[in-house]
Amino acid sequence: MVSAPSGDIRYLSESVQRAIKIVVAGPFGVGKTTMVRTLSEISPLSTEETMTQASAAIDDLAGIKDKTTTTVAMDFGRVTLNKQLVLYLFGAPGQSRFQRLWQDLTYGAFGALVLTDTRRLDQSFNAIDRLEEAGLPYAVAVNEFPDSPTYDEERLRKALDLLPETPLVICDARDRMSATNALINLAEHLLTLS
Ligand SMILES: Nc1nc2c(ncn2[C@@H]2O[C@H](COP(=O)(O)OP(=O)(O)O)[C@@H](O)[C@H]2O)c(=O)[nH]1
Ligand SMILES: [Mg+2]
Repeated sequence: MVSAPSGDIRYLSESVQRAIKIVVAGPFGVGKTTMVRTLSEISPLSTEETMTQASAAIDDLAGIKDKTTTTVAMDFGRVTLNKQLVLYLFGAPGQSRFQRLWQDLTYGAFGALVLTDTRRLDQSFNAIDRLEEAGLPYAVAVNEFPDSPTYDEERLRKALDLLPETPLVICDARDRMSATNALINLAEHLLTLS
């Protein structure tokens, strides 16, 4: 085996004993690619493509009119939690045309972080329904945009029909501390279930 140059973060440390797969889910434009990029310690694999006029009728840009690219398959990143444990993050594309890929991406996952946007909460139902069908535990993170309406937690929980034990956090996917906090909430939830 080729050993990794010590201290080079690109290579997985030989001390790692466990790798856990986490899915980042949510609708188109909610900030999944941004979150994987913010959190990943390696250059994240991303399959972004510039959107063309042809996708205007397919990918709904309501509330996200500045978005110029879309993920055509997935995002992938890595977060080392400690010497023994790494998380692999898989950003799953939100559009329903990626249903088959979604099944593959969630296979073997430990849990999921569902991103939502208060300007269009209903668009997160699809991801939540799919995760519930797959029996995959999840936490919900509200990714705040400048013109997002703010609701109190009780109202958000009701609108998203969340169980009392499902974590709900507010985050900024561009901010490392904030994105990490969302991930920690998910990890703590997963630990209570294991
Ligand atoms: N204001 C704000 N913009 C964000 C945030 N997260 C993502 N964005 C922007 O929203 C757009 C969509 O994000 P992207 O990560 O591509 O969404 P995806 O389709 O879910 O992968 C991009 O232009 C991001 O720069 C956030 O937390 N706050
Ligand atoms: Mg994306």
